[in-house]
Amino acid sequence: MKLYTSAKAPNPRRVAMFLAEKGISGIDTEVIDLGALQHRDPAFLALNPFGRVPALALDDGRVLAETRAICTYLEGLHPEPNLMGDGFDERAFIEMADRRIELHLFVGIANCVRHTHPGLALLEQPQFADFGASQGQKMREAARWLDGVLATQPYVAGQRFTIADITAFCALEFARGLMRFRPSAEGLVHVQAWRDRIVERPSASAG
Ligand SMILES: N[C@@H](CCC(=O)N[C@@H](CS)C(=O)NCC(=O)O)C(=O)O
Repeated sequence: MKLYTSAKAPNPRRVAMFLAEKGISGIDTEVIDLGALQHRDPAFLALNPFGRVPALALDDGRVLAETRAICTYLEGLHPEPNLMGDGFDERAFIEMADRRIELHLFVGIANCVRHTHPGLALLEQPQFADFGASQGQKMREAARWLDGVLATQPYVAGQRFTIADITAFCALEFARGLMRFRPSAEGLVHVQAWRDRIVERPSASAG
């Protein structure tokens, strides 16, 4: 098994944090330099034709891409501690929370950064600044929704830490770095308190 990853990129960070929470170490890893466009080399495109990291090459030659799919595979190999749900009922609700975070918060942040930050111009062409700014508003709507969720429960999917916390944390840390987004400055006190708890977990420094 070999993990293709990149430094300072939020999706690879999700896998790194997931691995750290599971206590999995020693996976053969190759760092793909996005700044040097290594992910667009024919050798990498043969692994993932979409040219995105992370990707996990399995020993039988197949390649898994898409962060959530990689996490599903790792959860199957290493069921404990459970991060994606125990039984169909809990799995469904954790998946709902995780996909809401990914589709509304993470994608909004990614689009905002990709279309407004000069540092992302290498990867995102053409950049549409107005679209990026509108995505910054959309991610704020999602963050306000999340604040309401975290006002009533300690973690994104409920009473315990799950993959949905990892997705939300990696998204918001990316926004913190590249959008200067601070939940407290936006009046999102519950998101801020949750973030300040999650950042204390050893896995938060992974990736
Ligand atoms: N849907 C994919 C998204 C992966 C993705 O966009 N990865 C970024 C790094 S965080 C990337 O490879 N970007 C390269 C590019 O945009 O050219 C997943 O869930 O893994």
